[in-house]
Amino acid sequence: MTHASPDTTPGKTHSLIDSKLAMGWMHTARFFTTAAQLNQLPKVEVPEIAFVGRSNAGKSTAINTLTQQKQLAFASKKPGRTQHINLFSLGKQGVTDAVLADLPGYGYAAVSRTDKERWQRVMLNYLMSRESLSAVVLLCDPRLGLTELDEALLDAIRPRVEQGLKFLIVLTKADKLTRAEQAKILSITKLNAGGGEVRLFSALKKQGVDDVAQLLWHWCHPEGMPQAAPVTQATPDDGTPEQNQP
Ligand SMILES: Nc1nc2c(ncn2[C@@H]2O[C@H](COP(=O)(O)OP(=O)(O)OP(=O)(O)O)[C@@H](O)[C@H]2O)c(=O)[nH]1
Ligand SMILES: [Mg+2]
Repeated sequence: MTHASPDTTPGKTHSLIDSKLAMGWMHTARFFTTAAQLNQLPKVEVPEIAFVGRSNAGKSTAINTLTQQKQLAFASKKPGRTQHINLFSLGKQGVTDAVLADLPGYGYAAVSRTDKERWQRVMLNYLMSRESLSAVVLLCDPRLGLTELDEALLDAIRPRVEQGLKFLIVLTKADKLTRAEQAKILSITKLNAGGGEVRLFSALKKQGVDDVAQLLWHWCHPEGMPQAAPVTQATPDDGTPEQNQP
């Protein structure tokens, strides 16, 4: 063999088509609604993916990078910027087939204790009771690793993970680490991820963007998109109602 063999890491999808499809889908993100409390959130009938993590971990920036939009989610140098649950709709031709939720971060020292506790309660409630929640993306600054609050969150969602809730730990700001440090924190986090996925990510260097987008796309389209499937033969008429094909 003279040419480099493709990366066949299990769980990774490396097709160019998949990447274009996933990135195009992410780019359709548009603002849906914002809510200060759980009971103000509208009911959603499509898979909802929540971005959670410590304040300043890079949640809003990751949403902007994944959706290839500069200011969809409000990112800031000042921690504690996101104070509401912000929902964004995804889907081609204006048809929503998934929702992203940008949640306020936790662990921000300057917030009063009552506010911290209130928010932790709201978030745990959201994670445990939101019916449409189908995946959790936990953003983590690899220089800090999984903190006590991250671990508490993982514990809280464990029963739902056992029932099929998908979960991904995104190690943000990978550009701040050397390659060797990245490899080390990746394997340590995988050991602690309890069956969840783990990816390195840098908004600055656009590292891991494709990979995360593809994972989210596949999670929301487990059977693939009708237009993405190669048409090899006519589908037998089995009486199944037509899917909403474009
Ligand atoms: N170097 C580097 N900086 C990043 C990256 N992602 C985010 N940041 C920076 O980290 C800071 C916080 O980013 P946000 O996206 O606002 O963080 P957040 O998790 O949404 O914060 P809260 O809304 O407070 O919970 C900003 O200054 C970003 O520019 C990255 O991949 N690399
Ligand atoms: Mg934010």
